[in-house]
Amino acid sequence: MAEQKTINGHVHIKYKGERCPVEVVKKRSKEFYELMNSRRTIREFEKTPVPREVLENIIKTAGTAPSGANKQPWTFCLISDPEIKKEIRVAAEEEEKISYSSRMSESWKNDLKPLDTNWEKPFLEDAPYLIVVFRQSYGKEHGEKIQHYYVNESVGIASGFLIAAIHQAGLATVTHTPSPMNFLGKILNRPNHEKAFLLLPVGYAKEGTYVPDIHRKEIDQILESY
Ligand code: IYR
Repeated sequence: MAEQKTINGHVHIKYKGERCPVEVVKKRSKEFYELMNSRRTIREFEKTPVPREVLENIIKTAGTAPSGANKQPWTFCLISDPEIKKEIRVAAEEEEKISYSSRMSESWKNDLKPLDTNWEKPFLEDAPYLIVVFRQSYGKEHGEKIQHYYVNESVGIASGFLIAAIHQAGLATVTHTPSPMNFLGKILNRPNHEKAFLLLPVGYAKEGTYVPDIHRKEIDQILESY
Protein backbone atom coordinates (compact mmCIF):
# COMPACT_ATOMS: atom_id res chain seq x y z
CA MET A 1 0.00 0.00 0.00
CA ALA A 2 1.26 3.46 -0.85
CA GLU A 3 2.54 5.59 2.03
CA GLN A 4 0.31 8.43 0.91
CA LYS A 5 -2.52 9.33 -1.43
CA THR A 6 -4.29 12.48 -2.54
CA ILE A 7 -7.99 13.04 -1.83
CA ASN A 8 -9.64 16.16 -3.30
CA GLY A 9 -6.19 17.64 -3.75
CA HIS A 10 -5.18 17.03 -0.11
CA VAL A 11 -2.47 14.62 0.96
CA HIS A 12 -3.46 11.77 3.29
CA ILE A 13 -0.75 9.69 4.93
CA LYS A 14 -0.93 6.11 6.14
CA TYR A 15 -2.04 5.85 9.78
CA LYS A 16 0.80 4.50 11.87
CA GLY A 17 -1.16 3.78 15.08
CA GLU A 18 -0.41 0.45 16.72
CA ARG A 19 -2.89 -2.46 16.54
CA CYS A 20 -2.74 -4.08 19.98
CA PRO A 21 -3.96 -7.57 20.91
CA VAL A 22 -7.18 -7.41 22.93
CA GLU A 23 -5.42 -8.55 26.13
CA VAL A 24 -3.09 -5.56 25.82
CA VAL A 25 -6.08 -3.26 25.17
CA LYS A 26 -7.75 -4.57 28.36
CA LYS A 27 -4.61 -4.12 30.44
CA ARG A 28 -3.90 -0.65 29.14
CA SER A 29 -7.48 0.57 29.63
CA LYS A 30 -7.44 -0.65 33.25
CA GLU A 31 -4.03 0.80 33.99
CA PHE A 32 -4.99 4.17 32.54
CA TYR A 33 -8.22 4.22 34.53
CA GLU A 34 -6.30 3.43 37.71
CA LEU A 35 -3.77 6.14 36.98
CA MET A 36 -6.49 8.74 36.31
CA ASN A 37 -8.53 7.59 39.30
CA SER A 38 -5.55 8.42 41.53
CA ARG A 39 -5.70 12.08 40.39
CA ARG A 40 -6.90 14.51 43.01
CA THR A 41 -7.35 18.25 42.93
CA ILE A 42 -4.64 19.77 45.12
CA ARG A 43 -4.75 23.24 46.65
CA GLU A 44 -1.37 23.29 48.44
CA PHE A 45 1.86 23.12 46.46
CA GLU A 46 5.57 22.81 47.16
CA LYS A 47 7.69 25.70 45.95
CA THR A 48 10.17 23.15 44.54
CA PRO A 49 11.07 24.06 40.96
CA VAL A 50 10.03 21.83 38.06
CA PRO A 51 12.10 21.72 34.86
CA ARG A 52 10.59 23.87 32.13
CA GLU A 53 10.98 20.92 29.74
CA VAL A 54 8.28 19.06 31.73
CA LEU A 55 5.85 21.97 31.29
CA GLU A 56 6.60 22.08 27.59
CA ASN A 57 5.87 18.36 27.24
CA ILE A 58 2.60 18.79 29.15
CA ILE A 59 1.56 21.71 26.96
CA LYS A 60 2.56 19.82 23.80
CA THR A 61 0.28 16.99 25.02
CA ALA A 62 -2.62 19.43 25.41
CA GLY A 63 -1.89 20.62 21.88
CA THR A 64 -2.55 17.09 20.55
CA ALA A 65 -6.26 17.39 21.42
CA PRO A 66 -8.82 17.16 18.63
CA SER A 67 -10.44 20.48 17.70
CA GLY A 68 -13.16 21.84 15.40
CA ALA A 69 -11.83 21.63 11.80
CA ASN A 70 -8.38 21.16 13.39
CA LYS A 71 -8.15 24.91 14.06
CA GLN A 72 -6.48 24.33 17.46
CA PRO A 73 -8.15 27.44 18.90
CA TRP A 74 -6.02 27.68 22.06
CA THR A 75 -3.10 29.55 23.58
CA PHE A 76 -1.33 28.28 26.71
CA CYS A 77 0.40 31.00 28.73
CA LEU A 78 3.13 29.62 30.98
CA ILE A 79 4.03 31.86 33.91
CA SER A 80 7.00 31.38 36.25
CA ASP A 81 7.90 35.06 36.89
CA PRO A 82 7.19 35.64 40.62
CA GLU A 83 6.11 39.25 39.98
CA ILE A 84 3.48 38.18 37.44
CA LYS A 85 2.31 35.33 39.70
CA LYS A 86 1.89 37.85 42.52
CA GLU A 87 -0.04 40.23 40.25
CA ILE A 88 -2.33 37.36 39.23
CA ARG A 89 -2.84 36.31 42.85
CA VAL A 90 -3.74 39.84 43.96
CA ALA A 91 -6.21 40.28 41.08
CA ALA A 92 -7.74 36.80 41.52
CA GLU A 93 -8.18 37.28 45.26
CA GLU A 94 -9.81 40.65 44.68
CA GLU A 95 -12.44 38.98 42.45
CA GLU A 96 -12.79 35.95 44.72
CA LYS A 97 -13.36 38.14 47.78
CA ILE A 98 -16.30 39.77 46.02
CA SER A 99 -17.55 36.41 44.74
CA TYR A 100 -17.52 34.74 48.16
CA SER A 101 -19.03 37.76 49.92
CA SER A 102 -21.74 38.71 47.41
CA ARG A 103 -21.70 37.04 43.97
CA MET A 104 -22.10 33.38 44.96
CA SER A 105 -25.45 32.15 46.26
CA GLU A 106 -25.76 30.53 49.69
CA SER A 107 -26.57 27.18 48.10
CA TRP A 108 -23.46 27.44 45.91
CA LYS A 109 -21.30 28.16 48.95
CA ASN A 110 -22.98 25.26 50.71
CA ASP A 111 -22.07 22.95 47.85
CA LEU A 112 -18.43 24.04 48.19
CA LYS A 113 -18.25 23.40 51.94
CA PRO A 114 -16.89 19.83 51.59
CA LEU A 115 -14.03 21.24 49.47
CA ASP A 116 -13.07 23.87 52.06
CA THR A 117 -12.34 26.60 49.51
CA ASN A 118 -12.21 30.32 50.24
CA TRP A 119 -11.12 33.58 48.58
CA GLU A 120 -7.45 33.13 49.50
CA LYS A 121 -5.31 31.66 46.73
CA PRO A 122 -1.71 31.21 47.99
CA PHE A 123 -1.24 28.45 45.41
CA LEU A 124 -1.07 31.15 42.74
CA GLU A 125 2.31 32.16 44.19
CA ASP A 126 3.53 28.87 45.68
CA ALA A 127 3.24 26.69 42.59
CA PRO A 128 6.35 27.08 40.41
CA TYR A 129 4.21 27.50 37.29
CA LEU A 130 0.81 28.82 36.34
CA ILE A 131 -0.72 27.83 33.02
CA VAL A 132 -3.51 30.05 31.76
CA VAL A 133 -5.50 28.48 28.94
CA PHE A 134 -6.99 31.00 26.51
CA ARG A 135 -9.72 30.28 24.00
CA GLN A 136 -9.42 32.03 20.65
CA SER A 137 -12.88 33.05 19.40
CA TYR A 138 -11.23 33.39 15.97
CA GLY A 139 -7.71 32.99 14.62
CA LYS A 140 -5.40 35.38 12.82
CA GLU A 141 -3.02 34.55 10.00
CA HIS A 142 -1.17 37.31 8.11
CA GLY A 143 -3.68 39.83 9.47
CA GLU A 144 -6.62 37.74 8.14
CA LYS A 145 -9.42 36.51 10.39
CA ILE A 146 -9.65 32.69 10.53
CA GLN A 147 -12.95 31.16 11.58
CA HIS A 148 -12.85 28.79 14.55
CA TYR A 149 -15.46 26.14 15.36
CA TYR A 150 -16.64 24.49 18.61
CA VAL A 151 -14.16 26.64 20.52
CA ASN A 152 -15.42 25.85 24.05
CA GLU A 153 -15.60 22.14 23.32
CA SER A 154 -12.14 22.09 21.71
CA VAL A 155 -10.47 24.07 24.50
CA GLY A 156 -12.31 21.98 27.11
CA ILE A 157 -10.96 18.76 25.57
CA ALA A 158 -7.43 20.23 25.39
CA SER A 159 -7.72 21.25 29.04
CA GLY A 160 -8.64 17.65 29.91
CA PHE A 161 -5.54 16.44 28.10
CA LEU A 162 -3.51 19.05 29.99
CA ILE A 163 -4.82 17.91 33.39
CA ALA A 164 -4.20 14.25 32.50
CA ALA A 165 -0.64 15.06 31.36
CA ILE A 166 0.08 16.98 34.58
CA HIS A 167 -1.08 14.02 36.65
CA GLN A 168 0.70 11.43 34.53
CA ALA A 169 3.96 13.36 34.97
CA GLY A 170 3.61 13.09 38.77
CA LEU A 171 2.62 16.70 39.32
CA ALA A 172 -0.59 18.23 40.66
CA THR A 173 -3.04 21.02 39.83
CA VAL A 174 -6.38 22.60 40.67
CA THR A 175 -8.78 23.81 37.96
CA HIS A 176 -9.08 27.37 39.12
CA THR A 177 -11.65 29.61 37.44
CA PRO A 178 -11.77 32.93 39.24
CA SER A 179 -14.82 34.74 37.99
CA PRO A 180 -14.72 37.05 36.06
CA MET A 181 -11.37 36.11 34.52
CA ASN A 182 -10.80 39.07 32.21
CA PHE A 183 -7.97 40.38 34.44
CA LEU A 184 -5.83 37.52 33.08
CA GLY A 185 -6.02 38.80 29.50
CA LYS A 186 -5.04 42.25 30.74
CA ILE A 187 -2.10 41.13 32.91
CA LEU A 188 -0.80 38.79 30.19
CA ASN A 189 -1.46 41.31 27.45
CA ARG A 190 -3.51 38.94 25.29
CA PRO A 191 -5.29 40.17 22.16
CA ASN A 192 -9.05 40.80 22.30
CA HIS A 193 -10.01 37.62 20.47
CA GLU A 194 -8.43 35.52 23.26
CA LYS A 195 -10.47 34.94 26.40
CA ALA A 196 -9.18 33.26 29.56
CA PHE A 197 -10.72 29.79 29.91
CA LEU A 198 -8.91 28.14 32.80
CA LEU A 199 -6.06 28.80 35.24
CA LEU A 200 -3.95 25.87 36.42
CA PRO A 201 -1.19 26.14 39.02
CA VAL A 202 1.28 23.31 38.39
CA GLY A 203 3.85 21.81 40.74
CA TYR A 204 4.44 19.08 43.27
CA ALA A 205 1.62 18.56 45.75
CA LYS A 206 2.70 19.80 49.17
CA GLU A 207 3.85 16.90 51.28
CA GLY A 208 1.28 16.12 53.98
CA THR A 209 -1.56 18.04 52.29
CA TYR A 210 -5.10 16.78 52.78
CA VAL A 211 -7.86 16.33 50.21
CA PRO A 212 -11.60 16.08 50.88
CA ASP A 213 -12.99 12.57 51.29
CA ILE A 214 -15.21 12.79 48.24
CA HIS A 215 -15.94 10.00 45.81
CA ARG A 216 -16.53 9.45 42.13
CA LYS A 217 -19.87 8.24 40.88
CA GLU A 218 -20.14 4.50 40.27
CA ILE A 219 -20.19 3.21 36.71
CA ASP A 220 -23.93 2.45 36.88
CA GLN A 221 -24.57 6.08 37.84
CA ILE A 222 -22.75 7.46 34.82
CA LEU A 223 -23.29 4.79 32.16
CA GLU A 224 -26.46 4.04 30.24
CA SER A 225 -26.15 1.13 27.79
CA TYR A 226 -28.33 0.67 24.70
N1 IYR B 1 -13.96 30.11 41.96
C1 IYR B 1 -14.03 29.97 43.40
C2 IYR B 1 -15.20 29.16 43.84
C3 IYR B 1 -15.25 27.75 43.41
C4 IYR B 1 -16.28 27.36 42.58
C5 IYR B 1 -16.44 26.05 42.21
I1 IYR B 1 -18.02 25.51 41.07
C6 IYR B 1 -15.51 25.09 42.66
O1 IYR B 1 -15.65 23.75 42.31
C7 IYR B 1 -14.48 25.46 43.52
C8 IYR B 1 -14.37 26.80 43.86
C9 IYR B 1 -12.72 29.43 43.96
O2 IYR B 1 -11.84 29.07 43.19
O3 IYR B 1 -12.57 29.38 45.17
